[in-house]
Amino acid sequence: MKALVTGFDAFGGDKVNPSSMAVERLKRRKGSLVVHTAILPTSFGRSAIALRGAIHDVRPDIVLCVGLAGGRSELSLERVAVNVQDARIRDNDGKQPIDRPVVRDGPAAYFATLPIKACVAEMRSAGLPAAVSNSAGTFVCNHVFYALMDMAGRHDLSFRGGFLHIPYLPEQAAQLGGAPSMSADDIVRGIEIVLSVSAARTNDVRTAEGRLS
Ligand code: PCA
Repeated sequence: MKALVTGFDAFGGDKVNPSSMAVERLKRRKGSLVVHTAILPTSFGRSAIALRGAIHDVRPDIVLCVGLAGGRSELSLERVAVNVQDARIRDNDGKQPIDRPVVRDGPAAYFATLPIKACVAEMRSAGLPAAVSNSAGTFVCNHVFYALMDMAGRHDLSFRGGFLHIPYLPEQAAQLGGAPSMSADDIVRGIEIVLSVSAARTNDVRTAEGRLS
């Protein structure tokens, strides 16, 4: 089984993005799961194209996109991607779309297809603050999450997909005063739990389908 995990480059004046740092630290193999990674540009125009290219190269069974949500205190596994671009700041290409759709004539929203509740329960029992989130915002992370689920929903690609928002690193929060943070080790541990729970559930589904056919 193959997983593709993506992070983003730095944006909005930050020097680093903890999502790409964490993704680059992932082990390439976890049991029978082979883990591929890619770093996406924080760009409305280029991120989904880069994601689509990585999905076509890897042909993954599981796709987890990871991005920074500065100010959140928990690992936030997103439930829903909305068909809206409404940017509070400019992206890395200087673009700031307001009230525009991600995909013209696409559905209003898509749900994640990773087992989000089981992943959150497992992260919590491993001692990590984690929660299901009902909004990935309306910036580039939501854009990529929507594009990901649109690829799975409307095109002939069969993978389970989802999005994890992560807090600032402690070294970022130290510059901000009062912002919550999480260590890179804990973020990596959280991502690995999401992958292993998702891989186990995907295997279960396949075994059950195999029995039926
Ligand atoms: N976070 C931004 C985009 C890139 C990232 O890491 C967001 O939440 O939309």
